[in-house]
Amino acid sequence: MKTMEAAMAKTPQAYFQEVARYKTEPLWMRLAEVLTNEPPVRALPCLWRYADIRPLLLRAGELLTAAEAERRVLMLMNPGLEGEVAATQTLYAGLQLILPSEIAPTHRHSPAAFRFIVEGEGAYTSVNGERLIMHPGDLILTPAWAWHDHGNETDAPTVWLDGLDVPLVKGLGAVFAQPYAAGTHPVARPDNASLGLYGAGGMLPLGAAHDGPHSPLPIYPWKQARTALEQAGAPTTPHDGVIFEYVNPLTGGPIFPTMSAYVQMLRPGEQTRRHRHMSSHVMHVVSGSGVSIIGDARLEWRAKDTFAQPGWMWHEHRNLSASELAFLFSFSDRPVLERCGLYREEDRGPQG
Ligand code: 1HN
Repeated sequence: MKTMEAAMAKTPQAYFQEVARYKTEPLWMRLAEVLTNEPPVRALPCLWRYADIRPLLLRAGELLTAAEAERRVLMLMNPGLEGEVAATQTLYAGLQLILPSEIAPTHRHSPAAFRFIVEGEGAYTSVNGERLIMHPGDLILTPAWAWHDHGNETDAPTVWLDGLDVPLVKGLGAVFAQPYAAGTHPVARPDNASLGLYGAGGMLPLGAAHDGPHSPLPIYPWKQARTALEQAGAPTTPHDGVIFEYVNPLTGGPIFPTMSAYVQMLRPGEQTRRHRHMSSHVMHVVSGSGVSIIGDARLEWRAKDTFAQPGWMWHEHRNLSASELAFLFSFSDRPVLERCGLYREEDRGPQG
């Protein structure tokens, strides 16, 4: 009997080979690999400069149309993740271009997405037939499985940062996608209609209810974000300067079950206290300039640059200007880690 042979294997190698025939392996050979003292961080801290990427994106605009590409995007690829479509282990980021009179066709998918507008005024993303009008610094959500397309009826190129939970959803084996059969989803509501309903600032329609775990507010205008930050004035945490989370107005929770988004302000010369946490973040510079020390890397950033801050890496941020405020947008996988009881945070202490 074969199992008898396995039990009788004479040498460790013979035993290993024997158990492998039954699609098993000894855990004791690999326990240290499975149970690391701390998470091995594969993603690298890295910076994508807008000055480098913008001309490449515009060249893509000469090579193919938005309709041909479906989405004309340069993906921000983390060099530590070996060709995976990922900016951090769980988050996707990319820069998308849409030229005047183009439409990127309607589709939907199970990964959740948002757009943070980098340049261009007046283009739109349509979500289930509601056009959300873009201005630089606006955050626009396209929740999981919502029909969406992008259009540009202005005369200037429009660029935004896409953030998606693709690596996470792919890891769960839960990616579904579908094109809209009839080309472009018809307009179903007045432009920005949901902003009036859910973005009134501390007020909601009486009895407001909403389907699904995502925020019912699909657009968070930059004007409101900037006002909130400037009115707060003093740092809200020593680790992040003045920081606000974009929340679901019905729950006060994150915008998506898988991703949260933030906007923060560093005053001239401000230096944050070093810390680390399980969540990974993609950071995007709205305006200003500064430096972030992440692990061993020193990333010097300016307006419209994007950088990856892997989970569980010590990091601190500094506004290098003596006169200008620095504004950073960011998104993370924190809601997943928190809900699974996996979120941890450590403070490096006053020495920072
Ligand atoms: C997607 O659907 C969009 O709708 C952008 O604009 C980026 C990256 C990966 C998968 C789907 C979009 C995407 C994406």
